[in-house]
Amino acid sequence: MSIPEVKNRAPEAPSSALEKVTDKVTDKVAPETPVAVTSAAPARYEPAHEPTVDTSSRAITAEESLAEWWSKQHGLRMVMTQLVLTLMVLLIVLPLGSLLGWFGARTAAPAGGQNSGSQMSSGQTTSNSPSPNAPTHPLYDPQLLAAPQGNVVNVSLVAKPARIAIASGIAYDAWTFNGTVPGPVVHVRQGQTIHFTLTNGDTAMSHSIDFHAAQTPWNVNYQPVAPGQSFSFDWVANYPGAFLYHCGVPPVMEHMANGMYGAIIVDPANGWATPAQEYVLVQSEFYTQRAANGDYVLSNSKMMEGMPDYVTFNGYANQYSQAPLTAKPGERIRLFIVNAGPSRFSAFHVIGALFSDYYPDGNPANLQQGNQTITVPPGGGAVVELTMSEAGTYPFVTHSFMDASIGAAGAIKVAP
Ligand SMILES: [Cu+2]
Repeated sequence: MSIPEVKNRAPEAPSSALEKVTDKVTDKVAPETPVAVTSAAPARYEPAHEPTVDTSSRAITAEESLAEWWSKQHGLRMVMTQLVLTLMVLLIVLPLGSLLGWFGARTAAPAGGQNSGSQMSSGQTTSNSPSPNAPTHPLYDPQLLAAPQGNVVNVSLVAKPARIAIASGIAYDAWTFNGTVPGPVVHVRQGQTIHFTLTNGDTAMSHSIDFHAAQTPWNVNYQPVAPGQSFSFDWVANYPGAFLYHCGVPPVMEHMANGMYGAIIVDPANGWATPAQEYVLVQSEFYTQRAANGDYVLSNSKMMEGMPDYVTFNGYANQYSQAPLTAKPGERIRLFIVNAGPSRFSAFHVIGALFSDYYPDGNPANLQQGNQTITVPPGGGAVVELTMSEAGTYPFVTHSFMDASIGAAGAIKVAP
């Protein structure tokens, strides 16, 4: 690929550059234009008062040991906590489970799993009404392709707006890398030099890049690139892992919530020890409001309140419930998980399986074994390996069920 015009820029003074990031996000957020939001906002959850025990008004008598006293206090707390938990299960988990049919996984696609992802499972609970002429959603291919050979790898990304679908019938006016959300998976190998070029194909605003896999000065290489301009720099992939890349132009959260992120996978220098089916999953949130033309755009208020309408794997609600990942019985599966957020943690879990191997941030040096649910923070990543000996369907979710119920669910179909 030919490298577009490259404008090397002088480094900015750290103080002025820092001000850009420390500006209050809310000051940067443009007021939302009045829109016809047809969906009622979900009712806010009012937490029950935590059971409290007045410990100040009561002295411990000589006859009562500290252990006994604590045991009584603790017992009361336990009873109250169990009552609250039971209520939560009855009010939230059970209705959700039946309502979602286990997040649509039981209505998963037939073998092959290559049917259109535009058919939503019954797992979608948002009340957003459809957009007119919403684009069809081409399945985001989760399969990790081979990393290029050689000591130097050319990587180019183009920042540009795109009208995409984020759920069945829901058009979203996204800001993207290369026209998709997430952007393309960048796959390299530890030790390679990445010659990177960002081209800003947007006419309206500046964009930038931030590779979490790179060690490079932010005020030199991660600065805004103006519309129509390009910028290149080189960096070396020193650590293997599953990393996030994203746009970092303030307000960063707005650029990320609009779709400017992707995964960069860095293989260990000598590769992974064992062969496996390798898949990439990027979890992220969408905060929506309906625009006048029926498309959806970012709701700054929902974003600031942490109230997503959709949480997705690879940018589309429940797409791998309809088109599951596949593996054979006894075959090792290696999942590269990246959480783009911008704000919610992932509690990644596969129903009916354990992770034989878990590598926080995807570095083989970080091995843990036998994990059930792993935390992937916003801006973080992980690699998990699992093997199912029996054929069947194994749903995967974030065990933050509020997020699973609005799209962060899929399935692995194991078949001979
Ligand atoms: Cu941007």
